[in-house]
Amino acid sequence: MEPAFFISPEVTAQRQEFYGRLNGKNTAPLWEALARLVTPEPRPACVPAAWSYDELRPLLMEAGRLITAQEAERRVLVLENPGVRGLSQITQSLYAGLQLVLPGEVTSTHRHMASAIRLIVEGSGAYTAVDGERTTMHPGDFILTPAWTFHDHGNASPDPVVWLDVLDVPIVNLFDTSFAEHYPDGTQPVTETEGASGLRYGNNLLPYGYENRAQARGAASPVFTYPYAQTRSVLDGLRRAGAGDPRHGIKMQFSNPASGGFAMPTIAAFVQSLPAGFAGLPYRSTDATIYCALEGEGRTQAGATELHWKARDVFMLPSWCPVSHFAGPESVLFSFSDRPAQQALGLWREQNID
Ligand code: GTQ
Repeated sequence: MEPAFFISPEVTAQRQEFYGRLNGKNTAPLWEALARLVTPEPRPACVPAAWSYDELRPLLMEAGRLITAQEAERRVLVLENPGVRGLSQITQSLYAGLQLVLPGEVTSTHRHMASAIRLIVEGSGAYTAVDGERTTMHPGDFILTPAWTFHDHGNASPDPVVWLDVLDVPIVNLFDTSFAEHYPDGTQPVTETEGASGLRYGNNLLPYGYENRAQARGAASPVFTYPYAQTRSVLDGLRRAGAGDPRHGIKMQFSNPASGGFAMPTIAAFVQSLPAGFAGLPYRSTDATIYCALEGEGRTQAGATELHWKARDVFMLPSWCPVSHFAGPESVLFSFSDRPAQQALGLWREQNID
């Protein structure tokens, strides 16, 4: 533990008596709280942690037998950081969970102020619908549900479909800005051709005059789905073109093509390819990061903690925790953090440790 930057003064009997009277008036002496409030470095309550898909999948399927998606509203196992159990947080600012939709199920349509991203982990052929457009899910697809958009999910495929949800619920609740409501008539109608948003925004083209419209200034990307087939072919091509970064391998960030910024205003998404035998140099940044392995197997040194992972596992590193990745076979990691929010507020820092 780092020494406190601000030292708490001695508590004499006279001071203690005074603090008691302050307490009675809903006040407190700053000099008793300062060392805890203003730290020389981040002191995350969250700890490095990993969730094994092999361990969670049977529990998720058991949840599938215990409760319907309808009754649950969303059938999700929340991934709770061991350092902050009970708060439904995987990091200080983000919520994550694994959602299951069984064959034949549909969920109700709702919307909320929290923004959501989905990363498909298992199964193909389910859909999510956002503002009247459906997209069919495949493993590795990265799908956006921007704040206050009506959304629902369904699975017409013969197999269970599981995805990782990441929402900015703790940020919305930090500001006390939570609103939520159901779609008035149960399930929203399909009003858009599947693939339309991909055609409009996902191919280095934008609808004529798009930059003049209000949505262009909205922070969420208009791209609905970033299909894994596309992501994977970029990584493959770049892998053939060169070795990548000694810390990050070949690492890309998902962008909003209308702004060049991150895909979501509060949630950054990244994908990185680590070549077989990759031994990454250490790095740290102030954005606590949630990883989901899509392919391969390896381990990540998270400060003093070693996290082992393989395809479909989720793990996380708290703010400012040194991270170095080691891959066995060639591996692909997706990751998510609140970096856009930190950067917008001028808070973000990073450091190459070696
Ligand atoms: O799919 O709408 O994991 O509203 C948590 C809250 C998923 C969703 C979650 C939600 C959803």
